[in-house]
Amino acid sequence: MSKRLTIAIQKKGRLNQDSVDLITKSGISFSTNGERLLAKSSNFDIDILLVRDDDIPSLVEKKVADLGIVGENVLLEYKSVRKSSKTVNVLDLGFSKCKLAFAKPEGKKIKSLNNKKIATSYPGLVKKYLKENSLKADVIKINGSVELTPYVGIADCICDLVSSGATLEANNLVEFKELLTSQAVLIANSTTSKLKQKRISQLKERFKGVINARESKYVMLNCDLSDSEKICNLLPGADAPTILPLNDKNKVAIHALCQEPVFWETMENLKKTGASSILVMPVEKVLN
Ligand code: PRT
Ligand code: ZN
Repeated sequence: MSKRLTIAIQKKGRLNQDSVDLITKSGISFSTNGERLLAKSSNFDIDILLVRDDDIPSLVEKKVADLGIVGENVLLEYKSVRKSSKTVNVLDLGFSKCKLAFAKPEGKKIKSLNNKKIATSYPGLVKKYLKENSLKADVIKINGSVELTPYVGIADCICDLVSSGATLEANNLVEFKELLTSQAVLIANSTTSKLKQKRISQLKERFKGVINARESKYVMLNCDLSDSEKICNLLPGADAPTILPLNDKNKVAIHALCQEPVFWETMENLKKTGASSILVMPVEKVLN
């Protein structure tokens, strides 16, 4: 049995660029020229399969692909109608964050979903929600432009993905209930062979390294020795900052890997507490 892996990613759309970036930043080279379905990596035992996102969970289920990158919403919809599915989320990837939520026309009163017509691209998840909450409603599957359905008499309300909220606002819709939050996830088949699992673990560690680096910043600053403790406490997610002596005996330099975002507010607080020459630098890779 081959230990070469296959990872399915979205060919075009919201997930494509971040998926390609994650793979290439993990040190895997490949090129996706033209309309090709398969790209072979030249420096890691992996092939990249470029497909529609909706096909990814079933490709992993059937072991055509060992791994996939897909929105958790798509994975959960797939699993909502396949109770014995072996396809599982193995790593949250932190991009393409959104939520699946119910929305209704502004001004329309909807006290309960009972007996309502709900348009959605996620009928499995909506039906599961209704069942869990002992509600009975008519779920209408629509593949695109769900936000228009209340205005053409197809539905009373919708259940759709929301990120900025601009689409709801542009269509005079207001959110009234969140069903779930979602982000891109790495999926795998829970019955993968031991041989491949080792390779998958190696890849997962690299992905984690890229994800950690995305959040991390390397911070360097100077301060009075007497302020150093207070300043170290302000550094977000810094385990053990390095404190270095400076020419001036009363002053030190502090260097720290901050594994949480460093916002302008944090920098302003550091300055107020006595820090100067504050440098915040991007981090390329982190291996903890
Ligand atoms: O062609 P293919 O089938 O591969 O792609 P697709 O058209 O089905 O998916 P695509 O590329 O639109 O989205 C892929 C994934 O991105 C989704 O499954 C989600 O996990 C994630 N994602 C994140 C989103 C959004 N944010 C999002 N805002 N997917 C869709 N939307 C749509 C939403 O349906 C609505 O129409 O954007 C609109 C709302 O956006 P806001 O910003 O106006 O709120
Ligand atoms: Zn799709």
